[in-house]
Amino acid sequence: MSEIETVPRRPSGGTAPVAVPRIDGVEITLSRVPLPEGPWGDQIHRVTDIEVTVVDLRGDNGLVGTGFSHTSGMGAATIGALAREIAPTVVGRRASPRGRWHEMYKYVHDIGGAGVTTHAISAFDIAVWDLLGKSLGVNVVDLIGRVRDVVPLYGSGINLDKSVDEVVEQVRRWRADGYVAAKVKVGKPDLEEDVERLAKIREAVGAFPLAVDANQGWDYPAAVRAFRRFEQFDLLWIEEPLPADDIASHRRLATQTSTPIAVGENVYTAAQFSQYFDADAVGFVQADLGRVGGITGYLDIAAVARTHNLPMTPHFVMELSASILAAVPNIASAEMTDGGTWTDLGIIASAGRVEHGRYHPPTAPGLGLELNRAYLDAHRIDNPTSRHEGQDS
Ligand code: SMN
Ligand code: MG
Repeated sequence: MSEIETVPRRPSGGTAPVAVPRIDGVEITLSRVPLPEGPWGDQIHRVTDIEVTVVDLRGDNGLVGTGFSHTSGMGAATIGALAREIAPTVVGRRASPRGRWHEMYKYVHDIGGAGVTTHAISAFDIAVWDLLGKSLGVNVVDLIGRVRDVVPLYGSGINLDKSVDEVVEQVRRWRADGYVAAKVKVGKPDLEEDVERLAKIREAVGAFPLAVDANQGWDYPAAVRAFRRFEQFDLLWIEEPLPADDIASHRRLATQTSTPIAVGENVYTAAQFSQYFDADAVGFVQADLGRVGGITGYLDIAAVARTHNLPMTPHFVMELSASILAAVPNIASAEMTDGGTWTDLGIIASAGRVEHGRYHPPTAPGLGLELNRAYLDAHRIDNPTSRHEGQDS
């Protein structure tokens, strides 16, 4: 008799019941949702709509897990097309996030290890986690391993087009509402205008932690100059000073300043973030769950960041990002995009709650998020629906 056969069996005489469902149906829908308060302007974008690629995965237990990716107004059709190619590869497979992630990544890798591919994987991965949590009756934060119940938020304004008085009011309001920090846009054509605006904000809010976002808009000499001129404001971070793929210039910039650099909303993989960390070129890690391969991709990045003692400050989609931070040890805060949370945009109907600048994630099984399906349907950009059904489920 081999050793393994001598191990006592469970009273039931078998192994524990398998509660992890197999995926037997995939539905992919695309919507383009207008920004209710008008276009968002930063140094390089003028965004009028947020596109959402929604993936619904039906388990063979009848439950449905939902995930999504997003873009700032363009690209969803491409992501959706790739999602339609991925869909048949997950049908019949277990709702096991790590396994599905690596299979999907291997499948799409030939057409690019990062970018559109990781956007599409995000929507599937988030849906797999949601389906697994719902199937086990456990919230995803507890499934990963809860670290905290409440997550600090910072107020973030897409406000380069707003007057300085409006921005001052916004930052004052966030401070009064209990947010832990504020972020405002910079990148006026004349740097001295940015300096004047920041001086007024600093004067109005004293030592309140203040970050700025340049959205990759400067070239290297402009960034060096801006960092030098902003040194007086003791900023929490300067975000995306340069195009995100130029790690070497971020490294050179980092050697010339005491202000931390933040990057991540345009960086897509643990391998790319690793290069930033090894170069000592980033202080705050702003990976976006809808772009980096979802929760699984995000947790990998957070783990690598932890080995460099760097805090996670995820980009956008507060309702998902702030929830997942409840399961991440190394965090600073999550982004509350003022007027641009997915609840504000009408994309999410039910999530956790914001109280005194803190996010209280939902505790329901799965992610605990409800999309506003009627609203998304009213803004559909794909027709007809793309459905992929299992053959023998
Ligand atoms: C931003 C960019 C794109 C969508 C939402 C927000 C911005 C930020 O750069 O960091 O908040
Ligand atoms: Mg940004």
